[in-house]
Amino acid sequence: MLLYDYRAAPNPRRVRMFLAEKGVTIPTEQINLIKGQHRTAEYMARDPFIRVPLLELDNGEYLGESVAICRYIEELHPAPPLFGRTAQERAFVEMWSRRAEFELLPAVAGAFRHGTEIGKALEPNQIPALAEASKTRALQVMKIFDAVLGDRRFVAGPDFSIADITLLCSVDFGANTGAIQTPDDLQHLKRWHGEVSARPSAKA
Ligand SMILES: N[C@@H](CCC(=O)N[C@@H](CS)C(=O)NCC(=O)O)C(=O)O
Repeated sequence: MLLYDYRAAPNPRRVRMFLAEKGVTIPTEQINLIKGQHRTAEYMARDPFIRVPLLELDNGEYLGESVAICRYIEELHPAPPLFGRTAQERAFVEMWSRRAEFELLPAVAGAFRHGTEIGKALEPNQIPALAEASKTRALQVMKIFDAVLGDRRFVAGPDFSIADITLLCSVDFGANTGAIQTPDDLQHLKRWHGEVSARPSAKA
């Protein structure tokens, strides 16, 4: 297998972190999005959506979408379980994972793409009002996660899961690109961030 990756982007990091939690190593090829290395006929033939991460399977097929890739890895390497164990755990992991992926990550990405200098490489026609609206939404969602993390150790409950990976990659992407910082008063989110950032997989 081969993972098409870009170290500076949040979605490929989700997959790298997931692999690290599983103790699985897959060779990677870097696709520099800022330099437009994904916008080639060769890459488009692999993935018409021209996104990373993208997993090339041993039979020559291409699997896109971070969660699809992680689910495939989970099937191949069930331990430790990162999508939950019981029906209820799996449902709650799914719920929180989707909320991180669809409520926070797009808001952070919008603040980055429309509100930072480097974001221009991906969004040549930046809309400043969209950057502001995205930032406002990201802060609202961070506040919700802060409240949730006030009464549990990890996002979906007592166990670390893919929901934590997606939340961490979203929060860090905002901070690392200067698009959005976690406000100091979100103490529970900060406590959780310190804990998950200390996991060896966070370096992936
Ligand atoms: N839903 C996809 C999103 C993938 C995605 O948006 N990847 C970004 C990098 S984080 C990308 O490839 N962007 C290229 C572009 O916007 O041109 C997933 O979960 O993998």
